[in-house]
Amino acid sequence: MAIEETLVLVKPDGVARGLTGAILARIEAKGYALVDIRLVEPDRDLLAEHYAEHEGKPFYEPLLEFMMSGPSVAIRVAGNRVIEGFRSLAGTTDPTSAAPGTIRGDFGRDWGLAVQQNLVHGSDSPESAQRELGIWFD
Ligand code: DAT
Ligand code: MG
Repeated sequence: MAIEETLVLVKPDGVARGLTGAILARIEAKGYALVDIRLVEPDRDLLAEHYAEHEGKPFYEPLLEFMMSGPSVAIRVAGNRVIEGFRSLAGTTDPTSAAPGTIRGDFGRDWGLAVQQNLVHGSDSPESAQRELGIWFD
């Protein structure tokens, strides 16, 4: 067993579309535990820290603008290999090609055109998880 914690975000599109409950249900149905949860309206500084690895990329500014367009739900999730497991539940980055059965594949985008409107974030490594949980919860 490798019990881990990860940061999950229901991004502004997911919150605005009323999908928070459906996404939480999938996390719980998989057997993961909700350890902490909060609604956050992140400012630019918080997002710059969270997305530091993407600074300078063409999608960086639109990504930050999108993430400031409304509240996100930040969730501290625990479980066996949950970092990899939630990434698998979420599906690949682009909702158009994300597999059916995944959050991004099933809920996709019914009104957005941009890849950043992909409903959820999940930490991609133990180091990222520790760093990101510190940003959104401390
Ligand atoms: P992920 O969220 O799957 O970990 P990522 O870390 O590579 O993806 O990128 C962070 C977010 O940035 C992603 O959820 C959506 C946005 N993004 C990534 N690549 C993009 C692209 N080519 N065009 C527009 N937005 C992009
Ligand atoms: Mg990422």
